[in-house]
Amino acid sequence: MTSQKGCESCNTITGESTIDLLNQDLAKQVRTAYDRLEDRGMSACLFGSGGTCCRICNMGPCQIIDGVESMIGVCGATADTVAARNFARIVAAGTAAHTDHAREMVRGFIATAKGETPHEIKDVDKLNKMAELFDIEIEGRDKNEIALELGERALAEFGQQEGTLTMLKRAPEKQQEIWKREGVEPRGIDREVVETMHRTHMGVDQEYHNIMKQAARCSLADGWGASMLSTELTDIMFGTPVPIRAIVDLGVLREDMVNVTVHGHEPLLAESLCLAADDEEILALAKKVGAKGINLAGVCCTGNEILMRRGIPVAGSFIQQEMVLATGAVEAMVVDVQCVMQSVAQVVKNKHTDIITTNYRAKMPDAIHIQFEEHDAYNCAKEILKKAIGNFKKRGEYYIPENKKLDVVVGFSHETINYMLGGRFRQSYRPLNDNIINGRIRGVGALVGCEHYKYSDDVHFEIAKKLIENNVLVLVTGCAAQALGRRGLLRPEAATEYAGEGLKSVCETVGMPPVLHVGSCVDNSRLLIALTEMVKEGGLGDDISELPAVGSAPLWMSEKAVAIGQYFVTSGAHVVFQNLPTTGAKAFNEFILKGMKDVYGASWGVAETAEEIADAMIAAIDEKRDALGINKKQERVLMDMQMRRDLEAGQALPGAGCGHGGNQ
Ligand code: NFS
Repeated sequence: MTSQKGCESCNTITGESTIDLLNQDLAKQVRTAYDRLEDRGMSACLFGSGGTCCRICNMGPCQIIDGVESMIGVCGATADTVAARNFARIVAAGTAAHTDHAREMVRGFIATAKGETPHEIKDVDKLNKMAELFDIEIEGRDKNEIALELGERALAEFGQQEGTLTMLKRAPEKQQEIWKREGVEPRGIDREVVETMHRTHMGVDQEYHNIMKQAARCSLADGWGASMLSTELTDIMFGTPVPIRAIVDLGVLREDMVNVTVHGHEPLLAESLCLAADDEEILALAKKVGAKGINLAGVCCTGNEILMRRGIPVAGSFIQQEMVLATGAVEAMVVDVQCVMQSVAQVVKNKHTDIITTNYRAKMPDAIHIQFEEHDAYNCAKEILKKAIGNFKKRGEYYIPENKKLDVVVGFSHETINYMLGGRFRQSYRPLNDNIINGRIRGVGALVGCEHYKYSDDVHFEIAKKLIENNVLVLVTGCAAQALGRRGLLRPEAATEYAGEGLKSVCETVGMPPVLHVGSCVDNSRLLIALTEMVKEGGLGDDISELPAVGSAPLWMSEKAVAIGQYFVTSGAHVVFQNLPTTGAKAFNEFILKGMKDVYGASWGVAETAEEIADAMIAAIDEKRDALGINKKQERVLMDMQMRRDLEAGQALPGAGCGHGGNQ
């Protein structure tokens, strides 16, 4: 069992701000996921947990026991077939979520290029690089013209039926060869999701290796297709993140302002709200009701998007979404898609807060709906804010854990890592590779994904702490990033406080935290590019599977996390989860945990406690170091002059000292 702190009502409630809030009388009437988890009082179904509950046709549901002849499916499906089908369907669902998000971003990008939104093409350098990748002429053309062509080409990749996705060309050559050899290059983004659903329908693909081949292809359509397109086009439109200071946790809510929290995933809406929050009419209306202005704060991955690009504070991560509302201090929670719990509308039932759904795909009982139209984004955003302002005077009893907010430095896109370590004039991953080769940095560990009510908030912290103590540079995304922000690991000072000598010396020279916030979950595609850059820089092998790099989504909750894990494994990066729904099928489970390595050079791993997960990650890094012949015991190396020059060329974090606190 994972390390847990005791608590009266539920032994996994952790996080100082949450405990502080739940101890207040006003929060005691609120029922949360912790209560529901306890009320359910039963342990998870073994068949479901092990992946062997089949409900894809109406002859069942069939609960399969591996190796027991009388317990195979009515159709004859074995445990391996059923578990592989279920697993592939999880990958397809996760990919679909990223795909629909990405499609909306591309549509918004096209509308922006046509001048139909309040946004503009901000990162022309990235626009040109992407245009080059797509063989789009840039000479003598206006940025909006290039963007329009790029947007249309990107949109076509969703419905493409033949050929391969353009972004695959960015991967290391050897990765591309493996995908070609295995026949898993995605042909079109939507096609791979549809084909996965078809092949896992009753009576189609009955062989787990073959099913997993399609799961691999589908996941690549996510990582190197949908997610990567979304990240890059969003960057071009809203700016590529650079390091910026901000604050996180429940204490970012303001007593004297209209608090509007933005929860969900697609930043088109959130960016429009950011613009509208500074609108004179809106500010005047806010003043009229006695508020100093609009305090926008993020929740979940929308939070990460505006945190990274604008330094807008994050009020809470997935696990805190009900807490944010339980404060009674939020005038409106604006939601779009994904990771929004249906309970949020119940939490605010006796409060002044409005839950405002904004996407026709995602409505909710007891919420109000204001449809967000990208072509009328600014006015939609203003309408939402006016609704929130109208609630300010109705605010009743509330409690903001004011001293619960932590400083963070965020915004480490792969371009920033390049710039930061390589310097303004010599942008390169060379210093990172050199530091890995000389042992100051043992390797790279990515902590991504969700949080989980069954497990303590300490898990991410304990894993990250152990990794950085052992000189592993940690890259984080999603709600894991926010969890570590709340625990103080996203500050440069954390290097001095927690990191091992080698990592500390590098972080202190550059002025960076030992845990780098790389973005939202869609931005895990940035990690693929960072890994690719490390391969291309040389000295650490020919493909991603040779790098001393490993990932984990220890507290995965959503299907998206499994899609992400699958695209990392298929791209050659070893991934450790706390559990997988594969244990009920022996041969399939073995294939996931070992067999995939023979195919892609990497596999899934499972470890239970924080300590075991960290150990498994370090072991995976050391295995790669051994294979590369760079794992000789390093005495504590003092920096040589060349090293210092290399690092100092990068100077401290660009922008890190600017103290931008968003609209705080
Ligand atoms: Ni990722 Fe974002 Fe959080 Fe998990 Fe949900 S918000 S996209 S899925 S819970 S990290």
